[in-house]
Amino acid sequence: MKRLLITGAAGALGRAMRTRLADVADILRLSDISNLGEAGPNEELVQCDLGDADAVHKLVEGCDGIVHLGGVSVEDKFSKILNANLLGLYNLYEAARANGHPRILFASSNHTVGFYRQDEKIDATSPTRPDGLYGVSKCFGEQLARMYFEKFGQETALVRIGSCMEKPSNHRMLSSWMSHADFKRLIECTFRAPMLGCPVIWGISNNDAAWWDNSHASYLGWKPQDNAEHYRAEIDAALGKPDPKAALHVYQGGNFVNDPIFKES
Ligand code: NAI
Ligand code: 15L
Repeated sequence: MKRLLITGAAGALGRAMRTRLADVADILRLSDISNLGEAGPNEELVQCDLGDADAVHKLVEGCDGIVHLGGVSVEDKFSKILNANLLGLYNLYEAARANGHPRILFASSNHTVGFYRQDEKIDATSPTRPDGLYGVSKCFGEQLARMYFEKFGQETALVRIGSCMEKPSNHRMLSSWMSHADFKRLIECTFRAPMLGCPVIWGISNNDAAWWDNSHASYLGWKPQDNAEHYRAEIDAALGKPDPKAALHVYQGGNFVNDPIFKES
């Protein structure tokens, strides 16, 4: 691929993917509302607000693929979520429509289904059960992407990321964790697949304790290789036995189910 756009490149996952994805495209165009530091070799840096339609149109020009990580990534005031995750996503899809429909990987979230209990196993056909306004914004994103697919053929991988970080840090993440290496592998498969469509993909490693079934997406050839189980003894030793009544251990979305609706101002 010639030019891959990564939005949210100054964030936690953006920083982790910036170096890992250097070999996936000739040029990485990195964007964020926050400072992106110095451009490395084969990097283009663009600081802009996803809520600014003109800026997003220019951002997408000349890109062959988009990894969309930018936006509000936890529960927050609705006005912030509205700008970054709803308006921002609309701006991105309109920009993609005007620029030849580059394939998109949309960083959706497990908080689209956060109110399922941890003793339930679900798949991509299970109804959404968002656990807050943040989760609702990701449901909006998935539906927006679906509409652009049906109407215009825009392909998107709707990746419901569990917990993508260096290593799992609590018992919930023994189910929800995805390693950075497995995420990189998923990004590669997304852009290499001859046909993508618009599938929901559960963004998790090959965890023994997984709640989510990815068998419908096997055509992508993604084979996650890490397994959170490897960290169970370390987590047991650090945290002791999990409290079976705590939201963190009852709901798939963990503590997000207890977040309030944050007041504006
Ligand atoms: P993060 O909060 O560290 O990074 C998000 C980036 O988006 C930040 O650098 C922020 O400055 C940028 N951003 C926010 N509003 C913006 C706007 N209006 N215009 C332009 N840029 C804006 O989040 P993280 O952990 O890197 O996650 C990346 C994406 O993956 C997010 O969309 C998040 O919802 C999603 N995700 C991440 C998970 C994880 O485990 N890290 C789990 C589930 C979903
Ligand atoms: C998310 O959607 C968040 O962006 C991330 O910060 C984590 O909290 C993750 O979900 C999670 O549920 O562990």
